[in-house]
Amino acid sequence: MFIDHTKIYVKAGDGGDGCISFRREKYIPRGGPDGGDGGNGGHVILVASHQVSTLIELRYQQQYIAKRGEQGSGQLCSGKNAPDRIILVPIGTVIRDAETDEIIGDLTVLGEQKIVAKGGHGGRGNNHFKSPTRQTPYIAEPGEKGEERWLSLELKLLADVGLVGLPNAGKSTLISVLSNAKPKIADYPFTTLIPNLGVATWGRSGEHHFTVADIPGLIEGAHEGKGLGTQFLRHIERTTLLVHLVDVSACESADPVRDLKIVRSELAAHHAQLMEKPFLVVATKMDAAGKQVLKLKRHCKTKKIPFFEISAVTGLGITPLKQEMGKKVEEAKAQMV
Ligand SMILES: Nc1nc2c(ncn2[C@@H]2O[C@H](COP(=O)(O)OP(=O)(O)OP(=O)(O)O)[C@@H](O)[C@H]2O)c(=O)[nH]1
Ligand SMILES: [Mg+2]
Repeated sequence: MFIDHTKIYVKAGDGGDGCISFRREKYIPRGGPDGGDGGNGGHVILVASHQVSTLIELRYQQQYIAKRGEQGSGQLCSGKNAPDRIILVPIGTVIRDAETDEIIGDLTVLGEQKIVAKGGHGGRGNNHFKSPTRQTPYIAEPGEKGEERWLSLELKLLADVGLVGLPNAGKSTLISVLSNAKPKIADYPFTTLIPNLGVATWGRSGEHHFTVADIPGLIEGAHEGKGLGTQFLRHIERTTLLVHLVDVSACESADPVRDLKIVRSELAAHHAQLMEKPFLVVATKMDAAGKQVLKLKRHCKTKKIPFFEISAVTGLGITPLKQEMGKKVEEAKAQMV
């Protein structure tokens, strides 16, 4: 099962209590207060790591509780601070407060971390409460409570290129020839039920690479929940390039321009920002193409949309398409630096 969101409960450690104690030594009567401070409670920290690639493990263990700080003791001994509780999450995890839905963090880089529950401070021992008028303070602070809350975690795939199109457009076939991904491919709609992610290499000796995501097909009304809905579009919200696959085989679609428009308007209905991303149009199944491919070609020419023709069966157009994807991704990344 592909787990891309889950809820967990986190509780940071409470601070240790401050100590009430008085110095008692031979020949030193009324030695004064010497109660040490309590140690700090441990934080709960989420860290982006390569060691985990899904949120599945967090489903099995839902509660993460950090230890409390040690209590202070006599002779001004402070209690030990408790260790932090580290939770490893995949890169691309978005952290929200489950109650308010507020985004607390977005871990997109290896090693990035976020304190999601702060440990309580240790209480001060009675040594801090002495004064000229109060030489035997019988007071010390209790440790502060550690924060606790429910978090909802969501994993967004961090792909450079997102493949979109109607069901059966040939998205999974394309990712399988472009990259190392081995998705299920079949001649019925909604073969792909969960996103596939692959790494494509290009350049003379394969020195460049980019990541590609193949998501389940979209149909008209997907934003209202038709088909598999638009739930998977969040995985391509961060891509730098969208690639629209349009089936132009004679037996399939009669109007590829309409097919393209359906998918574009579903993207727009999901998130207007998706419309601002650079995109290309790819006519698929050229080995079996009908005349309608010309209509699509003309449409793209008039709208100045980059247009490619491919066949995963004969290999036509695959290399130029891959290079164009790679170049566009590198250009976009260069601009980000
Ligand atoms: N003739 C021909 N058939 C193709 C080509 N590419 C894909 N197909 C066929 O088209 C059908 C659908 O391909 P998929 O790659 O599963 O399509 P998809 O877009 O991933 O479909 P969903 O996951 O259902 O949305 C399969 O039967 C493929 O074998 C091609 O270049 N030429
Ligand atoms: Mg598929």
